[in-house]
Amino acid sequence: MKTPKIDYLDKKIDTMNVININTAAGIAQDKKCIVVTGVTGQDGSHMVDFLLKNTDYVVFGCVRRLSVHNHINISHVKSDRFYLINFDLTDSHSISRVVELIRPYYFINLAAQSFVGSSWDFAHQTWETNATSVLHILEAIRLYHPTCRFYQAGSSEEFGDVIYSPQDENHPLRPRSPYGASKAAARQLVKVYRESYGIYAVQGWLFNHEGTRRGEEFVTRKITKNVARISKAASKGKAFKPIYLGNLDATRDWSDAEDFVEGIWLMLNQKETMQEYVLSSNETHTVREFVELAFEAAGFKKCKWVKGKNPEDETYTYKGQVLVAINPDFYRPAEVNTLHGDSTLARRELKWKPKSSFKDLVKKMVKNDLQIE
Ligand code: NDP
Ligand code: GDR
Repeated sequence: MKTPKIDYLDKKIDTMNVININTAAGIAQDKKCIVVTGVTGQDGSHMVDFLLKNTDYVVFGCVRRLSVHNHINISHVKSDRFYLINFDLTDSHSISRVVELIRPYYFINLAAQSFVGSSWDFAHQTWETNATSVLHILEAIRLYHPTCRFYQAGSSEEFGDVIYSPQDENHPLRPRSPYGASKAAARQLVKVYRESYGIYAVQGWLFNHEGTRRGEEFVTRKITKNVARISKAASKGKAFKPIYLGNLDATRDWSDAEDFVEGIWLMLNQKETMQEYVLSSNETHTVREFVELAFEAAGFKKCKWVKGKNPEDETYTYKGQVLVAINPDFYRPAEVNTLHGDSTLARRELKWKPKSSFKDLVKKMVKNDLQIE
């Protein structure tokens, strides 16, 4: 399709408003561009910050239409190299038009139905959003712009029911949730398109990464938001409700999301290979440990775990008050009990490593939520 001629330079564009794809095509005509999906989310918003700071590309951030704007994670961005465009992973036409009309140097796909817990409730939608859409993106790249470099957000959830620890790039894919299965399928598609057509397409196996822009239903942010709520109530001598959690003994390899976007960029810019890498902290901690550190960071001393008659009666208490209790509704139909990454390869070949420690991460998130509360 011929790119429509639009005198975009005469228009003043508010970059926080979504622009029409034809206007975007006009802007992209004589510029080096990158498309990033999922920019309203955690990783996408950090990726936008990273690209605007470290490259001179024009960045098109993809957002889906919602009745109420959810642009908080990108509301700080002030740049004439950043534009928002309409895009939906479940609409193959919107995917094709973005690739065909913008012809980006890089297509960084960070959008997804990213919550494992909901993937049992919305298994079909999870599959469409996380797997089928990747096929559409790869096809669009193959047909319209085969030199575009593609990154797919893979996950440690693909390893699932792990058979050895720590998990590296050779660990088999053994997903335990519709989410994990969708990401494993996407990974296979990326591999097939790379090997069949020579497209520069890679996925990273990213272990959990968190931060102040993390969605509030993920366990880390749920804990730090609620620690802030309880801290505020306790400081005024008011009563408070506990935090209700599920499996406290699951272990995760948690890092700071800000450290991971650089790793993704390095994966996209390999000189000779198209290697796929694990990114991880190489440490693993229980949900329980996260709870303890988060309350400690808010100044709660000498808290105790108190066992009950049944495992779900266990509580975490402070001066006799219950801070944390179990709600079995948060148990998953099938749990990934342990995740522990081994990112030796990325550290050696990409010269990447996370800067923040687990303790720094918990403190940063609690501090941020105490300020917001
Ligand atoms: P978030 O949940 O914070 O962000 C997901 C983004 O995807 C949001 O911007 C969301 O938009 C967008 N999105 C969802 N559905 C659609 C759709 N149909 N069309 C267009 N956009 C859509 O996730 P993260 O930033 O944490 O994760 C980024 C990626 O990395 C995801 O693919 C996730 O699965 C993967 N990943 C994340 C890890 C982590 O620990 N954070 C670890 C491993 C992999 P909206 O705001 O409108 O909902
Ligand atoms: P995860 O993250 O499933 O690892 O997926 P989440 O924070 O949801 O769960 C981590 C672990 O905590 C346990 N847990 C609870 N989880 C939630 N959400 N709420 C609770 O109340 C609760 N109590 C205990 C869970 O059972 C689980 O074991 C994240 C997402 O970012 C994915 O997109 C990404 O692919 C993976 O990390 C790697």
